[in-house]
Amino acid sequence: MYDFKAIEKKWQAEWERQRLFNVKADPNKKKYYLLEMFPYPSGRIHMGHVRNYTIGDVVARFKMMHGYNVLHPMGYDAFGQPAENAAIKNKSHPETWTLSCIDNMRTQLKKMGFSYDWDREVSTCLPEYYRWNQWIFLKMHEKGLAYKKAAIVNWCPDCETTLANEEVIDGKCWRCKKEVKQKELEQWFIKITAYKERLLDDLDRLKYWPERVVTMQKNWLGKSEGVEIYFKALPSEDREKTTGQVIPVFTTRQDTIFGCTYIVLAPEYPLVKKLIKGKPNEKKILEFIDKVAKESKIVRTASDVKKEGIFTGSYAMNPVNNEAVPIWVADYVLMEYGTGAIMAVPAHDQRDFLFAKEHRLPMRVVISPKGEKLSADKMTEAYEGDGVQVNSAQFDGLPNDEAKANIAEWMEKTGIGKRTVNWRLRDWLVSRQRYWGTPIPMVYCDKCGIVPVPEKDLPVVLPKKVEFSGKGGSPLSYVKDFVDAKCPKCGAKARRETDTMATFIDSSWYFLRYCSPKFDKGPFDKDETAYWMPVDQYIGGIEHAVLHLLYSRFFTKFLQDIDLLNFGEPFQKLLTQGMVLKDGEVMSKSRGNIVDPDEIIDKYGADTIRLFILFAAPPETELEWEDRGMEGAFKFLNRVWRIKENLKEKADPSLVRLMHKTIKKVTDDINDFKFNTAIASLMEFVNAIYQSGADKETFLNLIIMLSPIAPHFCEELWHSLGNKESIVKAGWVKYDPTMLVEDKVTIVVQINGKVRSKIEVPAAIGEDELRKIVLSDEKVITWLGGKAVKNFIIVPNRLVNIVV
Ligand code: ANZ
Ligand code: ZN
Repeated sequence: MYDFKAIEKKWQAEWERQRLFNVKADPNKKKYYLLEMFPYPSGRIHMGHVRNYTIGDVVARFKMMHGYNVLHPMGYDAFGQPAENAAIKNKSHPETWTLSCIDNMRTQLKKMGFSYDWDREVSTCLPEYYRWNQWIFLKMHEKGLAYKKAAIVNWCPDCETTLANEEVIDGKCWRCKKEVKQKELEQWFIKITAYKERLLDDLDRLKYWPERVVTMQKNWLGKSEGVEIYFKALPSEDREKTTGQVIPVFTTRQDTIFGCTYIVLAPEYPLVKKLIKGKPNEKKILEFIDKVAKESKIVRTASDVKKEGIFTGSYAMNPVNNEAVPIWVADYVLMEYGTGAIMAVPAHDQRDFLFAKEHRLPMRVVISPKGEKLSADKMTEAYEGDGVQVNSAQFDGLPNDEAKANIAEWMEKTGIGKRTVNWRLRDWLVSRQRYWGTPIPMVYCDKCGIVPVPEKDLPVVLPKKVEFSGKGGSPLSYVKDFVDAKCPKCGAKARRETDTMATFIDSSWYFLRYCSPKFDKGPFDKDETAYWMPVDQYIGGIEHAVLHLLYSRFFTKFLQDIDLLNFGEPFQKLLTQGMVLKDGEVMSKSRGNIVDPDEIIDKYGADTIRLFILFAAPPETELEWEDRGMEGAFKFLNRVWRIKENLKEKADPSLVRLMHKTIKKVTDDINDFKFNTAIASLMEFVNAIYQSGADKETFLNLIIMLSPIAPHFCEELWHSLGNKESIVKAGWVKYDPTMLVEDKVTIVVQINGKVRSKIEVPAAIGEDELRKIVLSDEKVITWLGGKAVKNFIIVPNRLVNIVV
């Protein structure tokens, strides 16, 4: 057994002493920026981190060995609620808690042997970092992109703070998983919507991003082209007496307009109160509105939840056929999307269908599927597919996609409607009613209003002394010294903003800070980012597909616009690694199935975990943790270790041949992130070495190939065979293409001792493969005549004798 404890410790210290992974920008060298998503400093790294960072480390070392100047940094996403909650619970301070967590995790990461440039470490909770959050915020404010407004916002009652739309996942808080409520508050927003077109268009340039992530961002941006159709409110069912009050509805299916049998307003729609004034069930409707307003949007629009609604007593006129249709109010229509009103087509929209069934509203088929006749009263669900127009006046008989264009055009000509584009994306709510975050650099003055803190006064430092009541509200608002401020404009007594920034702001540009982490004249040094950026390869979890990855793209575009960057997309390639499971389930404290990296390092060493993780599954799929697999990885390393004891003068030609094949395979596979198959070929190669014995050169080549995966182990072997410099500097191994051409041999096939056929096969063929080829040879089949094979004798590379 090799002494992994001593070896790993020794090389970690030696690499640090040599500053092997500390890099400088150098225009004469090709650069490679390898980035992994930085961790939240919870105190301990988990297997998800280990997997993420191991994958990254292999790629970083592989690129170093190809002569790239590799930037491979690490830091901590160090602001956020868990620290604050832990501090409240343990009566400690969030800063104390966070900094000690960081110390812990740094020690753990170092024990894994990752090739980070530790001089570039960044912690977002330090004033030297968050000062630039404030600076960027001020720049955004200057450009009108950061603004304050009263709005109905997402509120997590458990975290006692507001949440951005992106942080509400299936109606629940992304962090604590509690149901999110709605609340009216004055909050800070960032106008990410100003960048929606670019955020969408540039997705096409992200050729090396997983398609899944691109699709998720597309859906989140939600560009939707349709028509706004103008209905008119009627005081009664009598269509002669229109009030002139226009109700525009947004639809993407103008081809179904003749099938509209009612319209629906969002409960918050301002006209509703007017429409119901004095009507017999005014009170009931108002109660309904109040109830719905408190519900979460996700529940309201979910297709599997019963839709509730109520008739207003009023009607509207459908402008295409002057029909009076009832106006309803229902929970499934949202105020903030489209116009807040819809035309309902129950025959062709499933939500309308369910609602119409529930409330016995009429239904009319206007799209007829090919070769089938739909009848409204026999339908069990809406028909949402394509077909031919029916019951649609002059458009009857047209395929509906054609009718869509014609109807839109006709509506614009006649003034019935207008083509419009709607987006799902909303402005980004960034203020949080928590302590442990970046103070928003704004001051409120009675005379001057909202006044930004001047750049020269940054950072607005988070005060140390603060009390956590646990009762909600911004803790900073109770810190008198902090709140009391002078108006930067008029000098009068003023009040400082006490909300802090969403931590997703911190992570939206940290990859730029790594390029010049100590720069103090701006968020980053333009020359440094010009050299290092964009990130060549980013690796992290799929859970950030929309949140962090969308915000970072937005920040990059903004920084490009203010001339700090000369590109608009931060991450060239993206890899989203799969989860680490135990017994088929995600590892978690509550399930009690956590495997602690520290324990495993102690038992087997970092190299073994790295090898196991890379071998057990391709990076993008889930990985099932298996103690047996760990054992296997450990055995393999020991097997490689022992080769050294039996080196011979000269390797067999067939082994040399296999070596060249292996070099090609491993190189190609690592390039494609197929670490598991790369390792499988290395294992085969080791098996072959065990059969025929290796010489020193062949063995060194094996070690070079294995070194990005098991770096300490290989460094030790490398040096023990007389090398003086780190294996990282050895350069990657090359193969000789002429060695990849397979040798062929001719095999004579006898049946019962008589020559019956001659077959050409590769020289290195295995017995099973040879048997298959021989038995499927036409001549052999004919001579065998279906008789059972009793014996199959092989004389390697020469002869086969079949006995029947
Ligand atoms: C009539 C219709 C008929 C519709 C049909 C669909 C199918 P996307 O693609 O997401 O933009 N809609 C519009 N505004 C809404 C709101 N504020 N709340 C809830 N639903 C709303 O979806 C556009 C469709 O969503 C619109 O097209 C509208 O329903 C609905 F056979 O209009 B449709
Ligand atoms: Zn003032």
